[in-house]
Amino acid sequence: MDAVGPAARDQFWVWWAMLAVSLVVAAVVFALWLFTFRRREQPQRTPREERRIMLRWVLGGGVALPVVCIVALMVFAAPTGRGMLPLPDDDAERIDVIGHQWWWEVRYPGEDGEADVITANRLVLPAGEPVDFRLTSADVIHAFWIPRLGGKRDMVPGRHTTIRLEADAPGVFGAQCGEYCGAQHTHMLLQVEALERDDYEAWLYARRASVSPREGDDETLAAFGEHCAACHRVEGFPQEFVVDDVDHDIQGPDLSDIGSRPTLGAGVLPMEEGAIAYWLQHHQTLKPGNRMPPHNHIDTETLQDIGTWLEMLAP
Ligand code: HEC
Ligand SMILES: [Cu+2]
Repeated sequence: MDAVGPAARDQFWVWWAMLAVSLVVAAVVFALWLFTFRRREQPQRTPREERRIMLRWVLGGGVALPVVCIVALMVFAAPTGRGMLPLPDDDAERIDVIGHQWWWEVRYPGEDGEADVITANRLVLPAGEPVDFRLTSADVIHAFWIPRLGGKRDMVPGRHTTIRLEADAPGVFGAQCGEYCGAQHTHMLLQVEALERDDYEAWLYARRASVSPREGDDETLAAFGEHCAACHRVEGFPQEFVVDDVDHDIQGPDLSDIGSRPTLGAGVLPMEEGAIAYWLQHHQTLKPGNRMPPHNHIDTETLQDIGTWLEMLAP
């Protein structure tokens, strides 16, 4: 109800219009109903007259009234739907969002259309201009929903859909998967940050620039390469440490900027010092059934070293 973009504002008014119209209709029906109780004498009518009156009610109340209401609502709602359509002649910013059980992958296309900046569970967008979100899913149906900006739109595996949204001004908004997608559906939150165009460019630039191999002691890098790199990408991670003899069909969030992200586990834990090590040890209790296997076979110290190293990964 607290809209901060054109799409959500239009939806807000459609919502109020629908409420107003349905209240008027309900009041009229209720008044007629009371009237039938209060009328004492039944007027004498021929069967012919009875039928004519009945027909009038059926046509008026059953056909004309709904047609008028629906057409009025359509005239009111059509521009709202149109406003969210990605009409081709606009060169709006494009951001790809992919739903996973139970996290969000966010990709920023570079010059050639290939994603060159990838992040997860956090969506940074420019404020004050339309953004086309190209949506799909890696597994089951999810739905992309930023209540204060507008929506929502289904994310269907094997299919791309687009929704155009705009944030009036910089700010931080919540987003949530809007389609039941399994046990941890409620723990599929996304933090949305609208930035001024310059700050947005600066953020993308910083992400693009941090492609150098990562600093870290060899033992920690080797442990990550052995236990984690099969599922998690870290931009510029030294390839000689990657041990990948297992065939994984599970993909985990890109961790290249994990140290700068606001939460862990798609909103389950706030990011703070020591949070990653805590998440690595307790993630199956914090988010039962999530797709990351438990790390019980790795000793606590190693997990803590990996956590400390990951917390340094920030653009
Ligand atoms: C089999 C694949 C797999 C392996 C191996 C794996 N992970 Fe994960 N990881 C995942 C998945 C899937 C998620 C998302 C869980 C969720 O939030 O539902 C995840 C989530 C995370 C997150 C939270 C990311 C975020 O954006 O909130 C961190 C941090 C993480 N893993 C680190 C590690 C580390 C460190 C290792 C190695 C010790 C590891 N993972 C091993 C699949 C894996
Ligand atoms: Cu869901």
